[in-house]
Amino acid sequence: MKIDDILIREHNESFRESQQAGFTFLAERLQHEGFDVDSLLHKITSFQIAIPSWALGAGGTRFGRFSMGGEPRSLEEKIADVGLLHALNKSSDAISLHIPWDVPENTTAIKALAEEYSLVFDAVNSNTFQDQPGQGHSYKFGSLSHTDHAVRQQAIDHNIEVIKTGQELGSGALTVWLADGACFPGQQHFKKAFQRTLTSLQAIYEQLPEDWKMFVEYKPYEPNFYATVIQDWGSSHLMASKLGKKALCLVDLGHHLPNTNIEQIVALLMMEEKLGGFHFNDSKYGDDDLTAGSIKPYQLFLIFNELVAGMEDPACANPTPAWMIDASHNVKDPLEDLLQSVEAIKIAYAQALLVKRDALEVAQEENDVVKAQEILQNAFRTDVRPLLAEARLRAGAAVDPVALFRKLNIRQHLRKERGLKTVSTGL
Ligand SMILES: [Mn+2]
Repeated sequence: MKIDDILIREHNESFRESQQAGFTFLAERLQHEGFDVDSLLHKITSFQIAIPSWALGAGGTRFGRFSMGGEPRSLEEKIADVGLLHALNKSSDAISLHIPWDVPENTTAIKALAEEYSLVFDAVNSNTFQDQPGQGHSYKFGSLSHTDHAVRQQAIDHNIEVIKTGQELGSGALTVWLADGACFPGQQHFKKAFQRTLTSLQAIYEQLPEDWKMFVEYKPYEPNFYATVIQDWGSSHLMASKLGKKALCLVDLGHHLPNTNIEQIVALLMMEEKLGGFHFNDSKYGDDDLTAGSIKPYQLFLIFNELVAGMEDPACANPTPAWMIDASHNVKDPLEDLLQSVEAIKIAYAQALLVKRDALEVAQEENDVVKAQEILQNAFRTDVRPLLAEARLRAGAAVDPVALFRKLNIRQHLRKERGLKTVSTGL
């Protein structure tokens, strides 16, 4: 289904007075503080976050899955769902495909369909963490790091296929996340596993088009529980550095051990011009894949504080990472959840734009700890929501996307169209 622009305009009209009052109040305050409000609105509008094709259905855990109904049954329907999100918030203009969960049968037709919804294709993701039907060799004991050359070659070939599909779709990056590792001490020779992975990635890297990037994602544990080959930003950075300029690190917020200082990792990766991609989600304990900003909004803000600092640094050659959500939805409607995530990400971004960076640096140089905290928290405690709503209003999106999603009974329509017992490929 598609949302008629008239419905969005009607919805926005009902918010006109309250939105205008809230925005005017905030804009005056920001102008008084020396901010260029039009420039802020422009940056907020331009900030687009890709939606993963695997997060549009109800997720699940190893204990079970509870169907939402009306979930997309095909790639075409997944594109339609991302199109719905983008119509509502004008902030999600790209879809990230996971292969082989979402292999386009006819790339020309799929590309044309995406264009109808004003969508482009973000990074393509390979999958060597599970066996597919009819596959020659098993990934039970690894893929790119496997001890058997034939298994490694199969995984290399798969990644090259993914690049080819991505090229046809107009994507410009390959994301590699490896489940490879060990569940028990002694199971794997650390150095050999790393070297084999590097050699495999080099074979893939050689096939990477000149203008493409390769994102090397890291994760400390799961599904392997003792060691993973690319476990942290150090091993990801090592791998990316050895591969070459087109290889960059990918930070997934859920892929850190509890209390890791992710903002510091981000700052250093940007300093080294090696931050390529970003996967947003939130977590309490592990890789919980919850809605971005739902558990630790201050951490998200602090991360954006470093991201904005890096993006505004004229010396940085890779200033803007590829933004993507990587989440799973067990109890919420996936589409509502994604709208909430995009909103939370953009709130943190907008707050980070309000950090008085010059003053912060002076405070840091002078070791004025109190002042530094004041500067950060003044920005974090600014309610920027009227600014985001204004940016949406001007872009032709809904002032309150979740409210409009509900008012239009979108999920009910999708259930009617697609059925109650639907299963989407994905997490
Ligand atoms: Mn991820």
